[in-house]
Formats: sequence, C-alpha cells, structure tokens
Amino acid sequence: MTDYSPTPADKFSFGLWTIGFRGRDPFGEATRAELDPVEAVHKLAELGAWGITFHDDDLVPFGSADAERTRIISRFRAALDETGIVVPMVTTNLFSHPVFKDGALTANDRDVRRFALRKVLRNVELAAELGAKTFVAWGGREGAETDAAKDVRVALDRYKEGIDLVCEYIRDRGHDLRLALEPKPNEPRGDILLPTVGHALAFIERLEHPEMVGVNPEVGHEQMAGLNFVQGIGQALWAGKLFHIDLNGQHGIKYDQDLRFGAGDVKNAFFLVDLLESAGYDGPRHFDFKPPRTEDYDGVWASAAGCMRNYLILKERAAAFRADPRVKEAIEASRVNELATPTLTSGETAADLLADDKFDVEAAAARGMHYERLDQLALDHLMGVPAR
Ligand code: GLT
Ligand code: MN
Ligand code: MN
Repeated sequence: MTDYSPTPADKFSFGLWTIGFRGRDPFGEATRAELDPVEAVHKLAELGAWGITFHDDDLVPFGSADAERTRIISRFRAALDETGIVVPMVTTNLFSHPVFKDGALTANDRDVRRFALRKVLRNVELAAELGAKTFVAWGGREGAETDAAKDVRVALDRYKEGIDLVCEYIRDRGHDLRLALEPKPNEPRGDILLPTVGHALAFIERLEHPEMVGVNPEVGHEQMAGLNFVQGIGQALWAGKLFHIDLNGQHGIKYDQDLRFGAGDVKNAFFLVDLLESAGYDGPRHFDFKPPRTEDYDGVWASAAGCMRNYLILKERAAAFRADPRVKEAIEASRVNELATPTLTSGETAADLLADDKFDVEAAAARGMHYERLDQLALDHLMGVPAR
C-alpha cells in the first residue's frame, strides 16, 4: 500500500449527519449550507467510501407528507443505484424534536414513549427496504439532569420494553436486521442511561432477544468517560456483541468532540485498528465525526478523506508492528501468548492445584515483564521509525 486510497472493500461508511453537519453548536449558528443527500452519495463514492447511513429525519425532514417522503426516498435510491453506495445501517432521530426533551423510550410521558416507538417501527421498515443489516439506537435523550426526575430502575424497565417490542416487530416482519445500542455517558442529557459499553452489555443480557442486540461503541463516547476504548471493544468482541462501530477522535474527558478518526488519541487508535483487524471484525468501519465549523465543504471532504486515510495508515502500521521480528521476540519475552494457556490443565482439580508446591514465588516476583520495550516498539511503528 502506498497511497492509502480507500476502496469499497475497506467497508468505510459515513453518517449523512456527519458530512452534512452544518456547524451549528450551542454558541453559534450554522456555518455551512445544507448538503443534498444525493450529492453526499456521489461525493462519498468519488472518495472511495462503501456506505452511507442516516437518521430518518436526516433524509426525510420531520413531518414530511407521505408523497414528499416517497419522492425523497426514490431520488436517494437512484443515487445509490448509480454509484453502488450501500446503506449498511439506519438509525432513528429520537432527540432533536422538542417532544423528546425528556427522552423517547424512557420519557416520563407515556404518550411520548408511544409516539417514539411508532417513529422507530416506521423507520425499521425503511431500513429493511434499503437493505440495512444494522439498526442503531442511540438514546441521547434517555437520561436526566436530576436524580429526582427519573427512577433508573423503572426507566430501564421501559427501555427494555421498547427494545423488546422493536425486536419482536423485526421478527414478525421477517427482516434480517439486528439492533446496536450506542452508549454515551452525557450530552445532551446531564447523565444518559446505558452510559458505557459495559452498561449496555449488561442490559442486553436481560432482553427477551439478546441474540438480536449488540453494541455500536463510539471512540469519543468511551473516552469522554475516561475509559480505554480498546478495552471496551475487546470486551464487546469477547461477548460477540460488536455489531457496528463509530470511529472518531476525542481529546480526553470533555465535551463530545467528534473529531475525524485518528485525530485525538492516536495511540489508542493504533491499538484499536490493530485489534479490529487481528480479530477479524468484518462489519462496517463507520465514521461518526463532525467536521469543525471552521471548514467549508472542501474542508468537510478533506476531513472525510482523512478519516479513511488514517484508518488505512494505522492498518498498515499495525500490520508492520505484528510482522516485525523484534516485536515477536518482545511479545515472547513479555509472555503475552502464555495468557492463552488455561490456568488449570485439563482434568486437573482444585485439589490438584492446592497440592502444587513447585512454584518459586520469589523468582516469579523478581521477573520483569518487559512491557516498556514492547510498547516502545509500538510507538516506533506508529511514528514511522524504521526498524534498526
Ligand atoms: C448523534 C450522536 C451520535 C450517534 C448518532 C446516532 S446521532 O450525532 O452524536 O453519536 O451515533 O443516533
Ligand atoms: Mn455515534
Ligand atoms: Mn459523539
């Protein structure tokens, strides 16, 4: 690989709301004009992307009449057919309209919850129609600013009720669609339910159809909580629950920056790509970033291209790291692979273990792990320092 040019085989996808982000923030108006979804599809195809994703309202404005909805969707579909761009994932906007100010599936108002579920079910049909395989549920408004407002135990009952209903509906309709819950600790709510990958994984196990539900972790969201994203992804993979992923960049514990992938914690991004590639993750590499409001559309496309370029560079660097004989030797010295050996030999009992008195505690305690050397080799590769 020399020029890091993406192709559809790389499975890079972008949210329509990312490249279409107009730069509106709590302090300022939009700095960019609206982006036509059809133009977005063509531009992504030109850049070498594979897929586009969207919220119902990104494509069809909230409250559009049926005829208008049909017109918009068929125009969009024509652009997909023309370019070969696919729709791997669809999601529902349950956060922008003021009706969702106290949440959607967990709003205290029952009629809001019912309205939210109708919006979701209608969108499930659109997702299936466009061939999406994943339906993301980001509960950005499911939360509170005061603990007096929401009994979390009851809110989780309603969350479960809502997700169970959506699963039941998908099964009844015979759609080939799985749900992916997207955790986030805060913003826009003071505190959001299912704040991290770990919370979401525990919640999923209590659902009626846990096999249909996984997670869609976002780099910045875990890092906003001070967590190591690579560890979270490792656990999601271990649980067989990494259905989708939102790649972007974040500098530590602060507001949700949604920087392009690779900006932010680049070392964590290196180990993330290393993990995704070596684990054989074959789902979409979905970018959920917000091009800064300083940019015009040239800057937006440069930012989108940068996401893909950074992924491909990191993929190349991670492969070189793994192939380096010095790394193999350092891994050996650090006994990294020994962790794969079960602690007890097959057939061994607790009594056998208790009877084992051959261990030299002091010798083991004195042994160094050599992780610093291994980590420095990772940094050398990440920084592009050739092997010496
Ligand atoms: C919103 C949020 C993202 C979610 C999107 C899916 S919408 O922009 O910040 O993290 O992935 O609903
Ligand atoms: Mn996201
Ligand atoms: Mn985000």
